[in-house]
Amino acid sequence: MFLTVEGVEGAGKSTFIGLLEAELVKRGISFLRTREPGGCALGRQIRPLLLDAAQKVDARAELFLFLADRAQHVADTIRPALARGEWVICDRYADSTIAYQGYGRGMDVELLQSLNDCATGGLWPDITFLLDLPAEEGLSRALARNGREGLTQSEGRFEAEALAFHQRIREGFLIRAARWPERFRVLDASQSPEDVAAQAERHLQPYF
Ligand code: Z5A
Repeated sequence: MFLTVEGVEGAGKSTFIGLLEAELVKRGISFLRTREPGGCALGRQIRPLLLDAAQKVDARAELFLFLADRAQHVADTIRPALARGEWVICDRYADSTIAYQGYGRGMDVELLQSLNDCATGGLWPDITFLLDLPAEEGLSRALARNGREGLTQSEGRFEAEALAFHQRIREGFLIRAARWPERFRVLDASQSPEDVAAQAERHLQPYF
């Protein structure tokens, strides 16, 4: 079972995955938790290049760094875990490229779909949980968290983008969810963390 978790900045993906992990442990299901960018050794070298606000990265260079991270991640981490029969829970995956580089930066969405197919060898998730939240709410959660953790208010290149950029991303995710309703499960991320996890568990009941 290959699960991905998507959403705007600060939607609560990490918190949600933590609760999902606890549920899988309780049920004795073996799983691998991973993320993009940075879910394999090569990706851990690529991640700082992508997130560092001090880097000036051309939109095409950014795209190919995300795709390189993904290609290696699928080969080194995701496919081997699936072959061992484990569930894989991935924090962001190919839909983020379409939402951020496509709807956010304005690159051609159909081209990105083909490039994702190329990078992943056609591996798409069984289920994608979209944690849907207004962009401004996600950003304010992320900024509050950064403040608590002693980070600067807008720590990364993406956090520093204008609100309109993040609003296009939310819309982009919703467009994708409407296009692939059999894969996407849209969760109301404005609810409490426990309620968001409970929504997901209802969708996962048939697979437990
Ligand atoms: N990116 C891209 O452009 N193209 C791609 O192909 C890929 C990624 C794969 C990775 O950033 C960036 O790369 C990302 C997209 C881009 N940039 N942005 N924006 P990242 O991995 O560093 O960060 P992120 O993925 O955006 O996640 P995040 O900021 O760490 O947020 P989160 O994991 O969704 O949220 P959280 O840390 O669980 O929660 C945020 C705060 O809200 C925290 O204080 C929680 O306690 C609180 N929280 C969580 N849930 C709730 C609920 N339900 N209610 C109230 N408060 C909550």
